[in-house]
Amino acid sequence: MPNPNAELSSAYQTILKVVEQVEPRIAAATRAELTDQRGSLKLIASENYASLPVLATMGTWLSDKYAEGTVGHRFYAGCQNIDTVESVAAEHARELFGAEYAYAQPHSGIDANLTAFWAILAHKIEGPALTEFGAKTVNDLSEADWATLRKRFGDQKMLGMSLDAGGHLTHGFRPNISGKMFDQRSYGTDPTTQLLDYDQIAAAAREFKPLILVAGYSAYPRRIDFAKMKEIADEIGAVFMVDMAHFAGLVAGKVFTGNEDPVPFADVVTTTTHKSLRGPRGGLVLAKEEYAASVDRGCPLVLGGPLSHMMAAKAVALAEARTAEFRTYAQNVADNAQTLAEGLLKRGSTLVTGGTDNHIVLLDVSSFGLTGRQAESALLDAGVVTNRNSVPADPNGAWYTSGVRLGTPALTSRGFGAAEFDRVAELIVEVLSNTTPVTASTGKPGKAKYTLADGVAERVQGAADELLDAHPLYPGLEL
Ligand code: DSN
Repeated sequence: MPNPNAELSSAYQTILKVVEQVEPRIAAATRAELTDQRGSLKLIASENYASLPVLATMGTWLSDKYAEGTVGHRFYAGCQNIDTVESVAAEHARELFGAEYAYAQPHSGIDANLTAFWAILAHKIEGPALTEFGAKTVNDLSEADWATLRKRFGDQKMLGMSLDAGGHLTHGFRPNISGKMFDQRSYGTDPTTQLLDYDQIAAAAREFKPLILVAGYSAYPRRIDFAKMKEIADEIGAVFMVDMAHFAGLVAGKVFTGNEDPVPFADVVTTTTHKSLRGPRGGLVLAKEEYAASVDRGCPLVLGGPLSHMMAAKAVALAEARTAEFRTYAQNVADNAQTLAEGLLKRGSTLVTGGTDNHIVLLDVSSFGLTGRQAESALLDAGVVTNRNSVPADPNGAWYTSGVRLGTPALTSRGFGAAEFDRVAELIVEVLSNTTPVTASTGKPGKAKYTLADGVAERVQGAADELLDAHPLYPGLEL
């Protein structure tokens, strides 16, 4: 069978030549980005490399069609093909995750969470209020009823994982609209083990009595027992919502099963499609049937017109995620994270929670005498792309931080296995143990500046190139 990447080579060459004639800087940046991605060790835990069929699906005239509304119920004429696209994406999502209902329109993770929050508010607050006020729809409410309803929306509470312990901004934190919509509290992790403590979560839930209990994270290197979380939610009558954006690929690939699979337990599950799930950038909402009609109101309630080309690409990626190859990939992502963690530990590093059992390794760089900012920059100088991240109770705050978050989804997509990830651990330690903070003008240790010993960046980039050349990105694709 011909290599599909090679077949797409000439298509991409032609596309870029056409783009070049209109705006050469964009064609150049697109080419340069491929070179950069091919030439660096991408360890950002939330990034991946979508397949060329997924990327190609994004670049079509499906983008040109407005289709506000839902399948079969659009506010524009001529949406028959978009109905097909959205139905296929939702069908794959339902079947892949075993969900009762799926909504493929959210443009991002934030959009998916906003859709979910409003669906829960509509179902739990607006619906009962309509009955109470003797109204059939919101259009029947009087101004006084509206004033009462608005106050009820504004009085709701959310309990989610603290940012400091690895939670996400959209789970009720002030810089995000969720922190302005909800009265929010958070649960953290045990100060000694740095692991979730379900007794502490239950105690916080009993005391605070939130409308929504949220589980999910963007920087916690461990699995969650969703059966226990559901028990806590049920005890206090809360809606249980899970944001699985980070680990959706591990759920899809059946690495997380039983109590570690959120879909059977949660009322509403949200995700992005571009992280471990390896699809296009975008979001999804899965829900129990009870919430379906409310989630369907996402557009135009909080979402602009659906991006039909992106829903098409989600459908292609979800079809890929239903294959045996994807299951192997997902298992490799988790196995490689173990190897990376062990490789760092045996070379004297400190890891938050002492290890990992998902796709994330959170390296505490204070043992190297560095801030996260210094470590992130020094690693980048050597071709290792990571992002700085707070560790629990971080003395350096959310900007400089004391940690670096590492993830295995992207390099696993390139075919890296245990030997390669052990070598990656060695290279990371080589960079960090040769990085020295520069003392600030105040005489205190600086938080941003650093020096990397002579020759280290070149040596590590050379070693990285050997690994990368042996596992090419989009082999056969030549621009
Ligand atoms: N930006 C994503 C991440 O890096 O985890 C979360 O939104």
